[in-house]
Amino acid sequence: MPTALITGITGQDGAYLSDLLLKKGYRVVGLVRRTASADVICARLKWLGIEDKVEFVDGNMTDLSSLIRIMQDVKPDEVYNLAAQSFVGASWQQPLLTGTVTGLGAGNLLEAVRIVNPGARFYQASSSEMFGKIQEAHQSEQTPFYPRSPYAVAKLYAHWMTVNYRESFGMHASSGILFNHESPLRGIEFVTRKVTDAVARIHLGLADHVSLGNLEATRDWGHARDYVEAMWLMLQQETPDDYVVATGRTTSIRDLCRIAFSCVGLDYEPYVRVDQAFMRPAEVDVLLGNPKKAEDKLGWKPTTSLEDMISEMVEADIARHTAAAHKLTRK
Ligand code: NDP
Ligand code: GDR
Repeated sequence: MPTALITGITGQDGAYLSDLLLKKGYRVVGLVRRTASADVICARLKWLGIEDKVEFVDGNMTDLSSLIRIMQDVKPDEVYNLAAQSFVGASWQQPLLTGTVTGLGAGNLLEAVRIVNPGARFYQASSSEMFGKIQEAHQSEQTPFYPRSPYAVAKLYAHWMTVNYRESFGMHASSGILFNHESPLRGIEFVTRKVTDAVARIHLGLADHVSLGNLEATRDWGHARDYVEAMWLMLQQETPDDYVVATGRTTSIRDLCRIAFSCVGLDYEPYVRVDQAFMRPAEVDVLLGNPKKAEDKLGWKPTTSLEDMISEMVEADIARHTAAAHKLTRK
């Protein structure tokens, strides 16, 4: 039974990747950082019904000694580095923490692998945010980078460290340049989930509007369940490499709102307000990826349309709010 170590196991992708690897017969070990609310650590894993099937180890991306100890104890065959301060908006409020966790944290993990277990295969969660201001139609592995946020700058450091460790030490280190991917397990601060949650609350009479920032930016949105499959496929290749993972379709935030409100038979316009507080100091206007290399070499393809994914998210948010209301009335 191969062993996979996942950092960021409590996040959206960590949950879906755990589910995938368990189904493939892996022993799955997740790095978790200590928090004061340990009881909510497993919310996403619980949602998928797998919280008792994974093992947890304590550590932190900022603490190299903990990563070395974990590498010695767990002896993973595959290491998936998903941990990050992953919210672009927050990276202007906490730029140095973002650099420390998202950038240097990846460096720490690469060092731990190199020192203890250099034969392990390594996956780095790189991001389309690294393209930033470069607005090539269909951004690919050849597109240059121009990061537009402290988050993207940190991801760029982690990305090049992964490439560098592959070239310097011959490590099997691959980097997935993933475009936005969403699901019912997406954090509530990201725009898709913020909108689907608002649609659910408006539909149930619990809210009367949602405040957003830039409605004209466009994103290439896919489903997290599809994207974790690409991560796994990268580590099954004989040679490590970097791959863009995307759908090849881009949609504005405005059209996302249109699609989400239509799930409950509403027009979005009366319910969506623009609030300057949600505008970013520097915006990434357009993201549109070209997944051809992943399709050709990994045999990967996205399977979920944006409409189906948003509808799944709206339904899940309606179910969550309905269940919470029932719980309150029973008390
Ligand atoms: P989430 O924000 O949902 O999850 C981030 C994870 O990182 C959480 O498990 C969090 O733990 C953990 N973490 C944060 N800080 C630390 C730390 N100091 N030490 C250990 N763990 C830490 O992200 P996603 O699942 O959406 O994304 C996974 C990865 O992929 C991230 O690196 C993200 O930047 C990247 N990415 C995501 C894309 C997307 O569209 N989702 C696209 C491209 C890249 P805790 O629960 O304790 O907060
Ligand atoms: P992003 O995702 O920054 O692309 O990063 P997010 O959903 O936060 O923003 C997408 C776009 O929507 C615009 N927007 C708003 N965004 C938020 N969060 N809240 C709002 O109210 C709002 N109004 C408009 C943003 O300006 C932006 O243009 C995600 C993260 O998962 C990263 O970790 C990952 O690397 C990238 O995707 C690829």
